[in-house]
Amino acid sequence: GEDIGVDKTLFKSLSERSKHEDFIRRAADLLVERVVFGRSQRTSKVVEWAAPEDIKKAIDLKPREGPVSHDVLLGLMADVARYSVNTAHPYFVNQLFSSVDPYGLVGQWLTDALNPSVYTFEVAPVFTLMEEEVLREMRSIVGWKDGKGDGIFCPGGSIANGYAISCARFYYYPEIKSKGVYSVPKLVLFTSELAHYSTKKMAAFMGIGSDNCILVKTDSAGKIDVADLELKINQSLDGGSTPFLVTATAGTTVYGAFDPIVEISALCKRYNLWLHVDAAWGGGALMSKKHRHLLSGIELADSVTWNPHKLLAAPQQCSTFLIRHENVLKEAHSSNAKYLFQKDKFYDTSYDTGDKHIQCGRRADVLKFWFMWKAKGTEGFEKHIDTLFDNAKYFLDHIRNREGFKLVVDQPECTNIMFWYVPKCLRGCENEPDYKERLHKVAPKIKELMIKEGSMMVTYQPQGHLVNFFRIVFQNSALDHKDMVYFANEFERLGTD
Ligand code: ABU
Repeated sequence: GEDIGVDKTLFKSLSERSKHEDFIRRAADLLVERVVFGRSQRTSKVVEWAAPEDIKKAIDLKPREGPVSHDVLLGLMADVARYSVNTAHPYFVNQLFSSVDPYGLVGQWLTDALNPSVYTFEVAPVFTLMEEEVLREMRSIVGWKDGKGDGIFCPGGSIANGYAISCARFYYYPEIKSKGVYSVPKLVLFTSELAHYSTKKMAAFMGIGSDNCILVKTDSAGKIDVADLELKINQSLDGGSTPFLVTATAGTTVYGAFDPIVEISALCKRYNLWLHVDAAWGGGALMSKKHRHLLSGIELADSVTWNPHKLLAAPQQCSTFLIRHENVLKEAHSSNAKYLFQKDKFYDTSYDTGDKHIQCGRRADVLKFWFMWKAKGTEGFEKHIDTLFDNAKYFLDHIRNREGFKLVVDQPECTNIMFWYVPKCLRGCENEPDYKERLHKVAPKIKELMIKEGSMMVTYQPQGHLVNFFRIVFQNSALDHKDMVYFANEFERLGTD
């Protein structure tokens, strides 16, 4: 008969489409059933421990010459999930992120399905506007009038802290952009000895030098010692260096301590220094009327790092850098690439916001957070934060009086609680010469047991002269007081001599 070439093509594309559609539907089912909900019950394991050799044997990791079937791909998905840590599990309390927010997850899926790159309005119209709205609201929550200033979503808090160094340096020495480090005096910056390591790392990366990131003493609660900060500023000046930046921390990584921002700001004003607040961890507390006092004075900062993927439990990765000064980000970083940021486009090119970033291609990390915000409202975030602090206090009070637990910081300020678990065999041995050495070995041993059983996941670390202690982190508001008792019971069970 008749030539039905056009129809044949149509049939072919329909059958291709239904093949892919079928695969996507089966994969989505698997994600929902096996990854999201199937593994986040309290009765399931936090982690299916396997040694590297076991994982290599269990999953065919090597890329192959030929394709595999959809069934094999679905099997691979299941294997990847099986051997991955179940960070959505209520007992994953190991890191400063955890849990799965259904709206955040769907926002993340939508982002990936749309696959945008947020540099121009042309290719990311909605995301460009969405970023502006969300960042303005965050600045307003920080306390900057009408949300004025600027900001970006960027890949992680470390990079955000690096942006602070770059913006501060450019603000005082705009010639740095074209002439480089040769054109400026020997610059030094300050942060506390308990601040996140990224400030030192970024000082090295940016040619300032890690030795010129001067670490300031902290008190017993982990807060920066403002007198020592002033002493070190003066020592630097006397030594011929030029201080330009102080990074205060609102929620330190291990202790969760909040530096006294008002006092630090007064010093910054006196010595004409940029004040950056690294609120990557503690920033979420700004959403709570009850707890935002912890960041008192944050509105005095020149810039702020705030990671919604931490206390606010947005999916990884969602980090922001907020700045009070309107044009510094753009002036410090723009390069006006003609192939992307043409000024003669037919629309208002001020919406092509990508040039203020040091990245070019960039994920739309805003969407998942915006979607969560829409789903719960600011009041939902407030409830979430208040629940976290309530759980943390319950856990703290519970272990304070429970035999075998010894607090590292008596009154932690954030939702991370630090403690030693002292097994029965070590109790009463505090004055023996090898006590510290033996206690140091307890946390790694308990950690090994919990991972191998998959019953919970809690991190540990030494700090200064202190031997290994646990840091349990609460940022999953699906947990309740019963879970707090579970954790304590679990330490006791695993720590049986
Ligand atoms: N900024 C990285 C935090 C690492 C942690 O979860 O402890």
